[in-house]
Amino acid sequence: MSTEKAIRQMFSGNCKFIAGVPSIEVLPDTSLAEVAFAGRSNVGKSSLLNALTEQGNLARTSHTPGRTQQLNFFEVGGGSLRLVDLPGYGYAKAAKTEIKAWNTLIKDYLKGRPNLRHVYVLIDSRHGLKEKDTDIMKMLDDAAVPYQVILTKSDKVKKPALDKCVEDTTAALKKHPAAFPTPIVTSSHKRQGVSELQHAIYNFSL
Ligand SMILES: Nc1nc2c(ncn2[C@@H]2O[C@H](COP(=O)(O)OP(=O)(O)OP(=O)(O)O)[C@@H](O)[C@H]2O)c(=O)[nH]1
Ligand SMILES: [Mg+2]
Repeated sequence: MSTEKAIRQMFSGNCKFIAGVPSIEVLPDTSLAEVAFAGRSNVGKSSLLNALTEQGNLARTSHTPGRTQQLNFFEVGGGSLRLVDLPGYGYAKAAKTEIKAWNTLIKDYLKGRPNLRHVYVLIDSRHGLKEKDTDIMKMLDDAAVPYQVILTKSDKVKKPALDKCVEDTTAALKKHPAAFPTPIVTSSHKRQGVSELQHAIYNFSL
């Protein structure tokens, strides 16, 4: 089978929700490799997951920051890989105690998951890296979990500002040993960068 066909089979309408996990004690077994999507609230994690899997509102999205409130596990390619939609860190329209609980859950998952192959750290192209992003990236460096930055919502910024954001992010990534050296630019709405990302994720299933 050609790689293109295998990628199509892996993603197109071939993704199912397997579990929503509110606490670290009830994670699914570790038999399958996982790729997780982390980032501040409202950055577009769930939207990107929907664009990748071409399945409408499979991962629920919202205008209100704080939509995803647990670790949501999806299986793609008929059981060859899991994608994990994480709650947002940083600001969210939720109670302080709730935000604290999500942050602990996210960190515990990212640091201690033996089958976690790769993390995508999503950053809004309009805002660039914030302190909370750098904190998560440092934690991933310390835990030696490989990750790559994805710049989201590229349709919202003009080209010169986008180029500057790519340049600044690339410069900042030099300080992060576990990070891939360059970011991927995406727009879920315009499907920019989506097939490139599908290709990269497919490689994690091999
Ligand atoms: N213009 C534009 N808007 C986007 C894009 N991706 C997401 N959005 C919008 O951004 C908002 C938040 O998207 P979500 O996918 O729910 O964000 P999230 O990171 O999952 O948010 P939490 O679950 O709250 O952490 C929604 O209103 C989306 O429609 C994009 O590529 N372009
Ligand atoms: Mg979400």
